[in-house]
Amino acid sequence: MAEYQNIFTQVQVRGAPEWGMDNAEDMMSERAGRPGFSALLGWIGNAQLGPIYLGMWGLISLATGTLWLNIIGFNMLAQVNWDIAEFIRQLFWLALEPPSPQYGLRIPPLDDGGWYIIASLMLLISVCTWWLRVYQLAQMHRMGKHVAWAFAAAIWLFLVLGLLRPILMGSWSEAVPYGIFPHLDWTTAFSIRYGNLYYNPFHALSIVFLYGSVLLFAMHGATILAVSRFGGDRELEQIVDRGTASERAALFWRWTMGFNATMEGIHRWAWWFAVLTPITGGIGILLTGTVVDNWFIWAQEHNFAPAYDGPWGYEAYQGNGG
Ligand code: 07D
Repeated sequence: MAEYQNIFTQVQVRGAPEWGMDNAEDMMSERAGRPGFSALLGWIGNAQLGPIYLGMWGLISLATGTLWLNIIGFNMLAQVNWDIAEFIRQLFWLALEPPSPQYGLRIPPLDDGGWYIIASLMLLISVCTWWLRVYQLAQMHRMGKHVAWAFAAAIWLFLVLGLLRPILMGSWSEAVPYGIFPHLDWTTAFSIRYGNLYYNPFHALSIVFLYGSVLLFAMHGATILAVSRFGGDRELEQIVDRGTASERAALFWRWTMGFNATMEGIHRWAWWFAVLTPITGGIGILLTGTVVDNWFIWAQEHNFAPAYDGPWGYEAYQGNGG
């Protein structure tokens, strides 16, 4: 008999495949694929795989996403003279770079950023149509649009990095390159160029929400797992009942730190912390190079970075000669 369950002791219950609901307008009839089962998938989620609803937005998103990935892949392959072995060997270092600075916001030649622009357009369409698909599916299920709006927050940061800031700076060369190490190099170079991103308060805020999300998720996940022996994973059914998993979970926190979230409220905490990570981050990036040129000096001016004297210090930047 299954008594105490944790992540290492699992029982997978398997019935007939679930097809999901159908609404009156039969908008879900485009579900495709015959459902199957995978014990491996069951370890990390639901064992049932499919059916899937692709729809028009899903189709456009997959097609343009595939084009984006392939344009990058073939550009990289061309850079290593179409040598598959070299492609694999150098994969982490290869890049599809944005246009050179001299083109500004004009369309550059294909081999100097042109392919980058085309690929980026594909990615833009892909991400936006995937958002539409998320919104539409929520609508079909008569759900709130919380997932779509949270995704929109991530898209905001994505747009700032690849579209809005380059436009404000007047050059596509400001955009982030595609490539594993190259995009990381870009991140470091960006931080150094603008005087250390740690002094950008919005970067700091973004980290607060990022780490905060991690902490909240750990607390919530752990709490629910800890009361799963009382049925705590059926959260909402038992919010108000005495002696239930929910009540124990709430009491645990109230007795531990004097305060507890509610079963509903904890998900609001999680949603806001996650969503505020890219929202604050996007603000920070949009201000960099447009409004603030050096975050370290900015921090000195606002009295939270040390104001060194001498030829390379704050005074020198002020034009006082140190
Ligand atoms: C990136 C945007 C949404 C993405 C979408 C997806 C595809 C397709 C393809 C699967 C995540 C598009 C779809 C691409 C996928 C396939 C095939 C969301 C994104 C819609 N930092 N930093 C942040 C920390 C430093 C720098 C955020 C920590 C240095 C720059 C976050 C540290 C330097 C930028 C964060 C640290 C530096 C950031 C990201 C520690 C140099 C940003 C939040 C401990 C390395 C970004 C304001 C996020 C930002 C950002 C954390 C250090 C540079 C909070 C913990 C000092 C340039 N940093 N960072 O949700 O918003 O990203 O900054 O040192 O642009 Mg930082």
